[in-house]
Amino acid sequence: MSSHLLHRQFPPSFVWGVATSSFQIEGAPHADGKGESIWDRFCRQPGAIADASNGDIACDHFHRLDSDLDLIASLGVNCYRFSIAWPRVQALGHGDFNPKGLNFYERLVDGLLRRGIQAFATLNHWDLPQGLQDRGGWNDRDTVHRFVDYARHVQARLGDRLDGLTTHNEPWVVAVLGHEQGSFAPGIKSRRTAMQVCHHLLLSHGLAMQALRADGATAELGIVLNLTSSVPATAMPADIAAAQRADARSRRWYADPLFKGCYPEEVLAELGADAPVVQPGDMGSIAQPMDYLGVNYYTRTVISAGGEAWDAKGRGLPVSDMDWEIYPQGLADLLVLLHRDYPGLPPVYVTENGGAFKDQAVVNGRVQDDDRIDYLRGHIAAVASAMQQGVPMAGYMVWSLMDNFEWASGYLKRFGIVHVDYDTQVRTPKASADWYRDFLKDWRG
Ligand code: IFM
Repeated sequence: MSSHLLHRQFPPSFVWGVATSSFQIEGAPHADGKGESIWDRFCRQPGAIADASNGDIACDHFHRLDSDLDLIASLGVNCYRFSIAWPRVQALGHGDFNPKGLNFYERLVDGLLRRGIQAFATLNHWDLPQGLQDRGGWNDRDTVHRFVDYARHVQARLGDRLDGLTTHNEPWVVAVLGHEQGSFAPGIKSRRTAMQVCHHLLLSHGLAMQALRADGATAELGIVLNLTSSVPATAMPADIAAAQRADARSRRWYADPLFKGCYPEEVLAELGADAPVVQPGDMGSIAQPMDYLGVNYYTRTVISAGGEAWDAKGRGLPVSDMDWEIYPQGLADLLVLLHRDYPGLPPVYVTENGGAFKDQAVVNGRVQDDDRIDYLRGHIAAVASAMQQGVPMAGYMVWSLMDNFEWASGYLKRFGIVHVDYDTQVRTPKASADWYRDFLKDWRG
C-alpha cells in the first residue's frame, strides 16, 4: 500500500510519536547531584561495550533540551516517549530524593505541552541507581518498594501533565540480558537470579500501578514489553512444539501474569528450581488493570526443535544492521495473537519500532536512508492490518528520534530518523524523518 493510502487507515485520535531513553541520549552523568547508574558502572567494565564507549555525553540531550524539543515538534508527531533516569531523581535509589533532579524532566514535559505534544514517560528504562544494585538490585525484594516510592514521587511532581506513564521498559531485557546472559548491566549470569528479578519487576509494576491510582493518577498507566512472534522453522510437529515453548518463555511469561495473574505452567516446570519465589498475594498484585499495553517489536524469531539459529541473512532474507530479520507481518501476527489470548486487552501502543542501518554519511545535508523508510512503512502497514482485524491499536512510536547509545553496541548502531554527528552534536534529519513528517501531514489532512 502506498504511503498516500496508508495514512487513511488511522483515526484522528491515533497517537504518533518518536521514542528515546534517558541513558541513551542525555549525558550529564553528574549534573545537579545525579547518582551513578548500573549502566555507568557497566560501561567501565573492559569489553562490555563494543566500542568501549559510555553514556557520559551520548547525544548531550541534557544540555540541548530546547533545540531537541524543537526538533521533535518539527516532525509533526503528537507524542514523545522518553524515560526518567531514576538516579537523577534519587541519587542512590533509597534515602533522600534530589529536589533538583526533576527540574530537567519538568522543563521537558512543559516544553512538550507548549508545543502541543503528549508526554509519555517511562520510569525504568534500565538505568537503575547503582546504590540499589549495591544492595542486591532487582534481585532484592526491597527494590520493589523503593521503585513504588520513586514512582509516587515522580507522579506527585509531574503526573498532572503526563499523558502516559509506563512502569518498566522491556522486563525481558533487564532479566535475561542483564541477569542471565550478563551482556547488559548489571552483567550477572544466573538464570535463577534472572527469574527472581523478573518477578520483582512485574511485582513492582503492579504495586506501583495500585499506588499511583490511589494517589489519583490522571495519566494513562501501563507497561512496555518487548515481544516477538515465535514461528516454527518448518511444519514438523517438533518445530511447532519448540516454537510454542519459545512463545511461552518470551511472551506469555510476561503477559500471562499481567493479564491472567499466573505464570505459564509449562515454563514453571521447565525452570524447576530456577523458578522465582512468589509470595502469597503477589500474582494478584501484578495483575492490575492497565490503561494500555506498550509493545516494542523489531523482528520475528524462527525456532527449530534442534535449536539451530535462524540465519536470515544467510538465507538472503532482509536484515537490519543488527542482523535482525525485517519481517513486518510478524508485528501484525503478534498483535492479533495478543488480542486473541487476552480478552479485554487494553488499547495497545507500539511503543518502539524501527531499524538500525548503515546509513550513508551526510551528503549535502542529507542522509538517504531508504531502507529505514521501507521498514517504517511496512510496519505501519502491519499496525493498520492488525487494527482491521480488531486489535485496539492506539498509537505507534518510532525508535528512535535520533541516533544514540545502543547499549552493548555503543555508538556503532544507528537507529535514529535524525542523524547525530557525535563530534559536533549536529543533528541532521534523515530522509526517513522527512518521510514520517510527510506521512503525518497527510494523516492530519
Ligand atoms: O535501543 C533499544 C531500546 O533501548 C530498547 N528497545 C530496543 C532498542 C533497540 O535495540
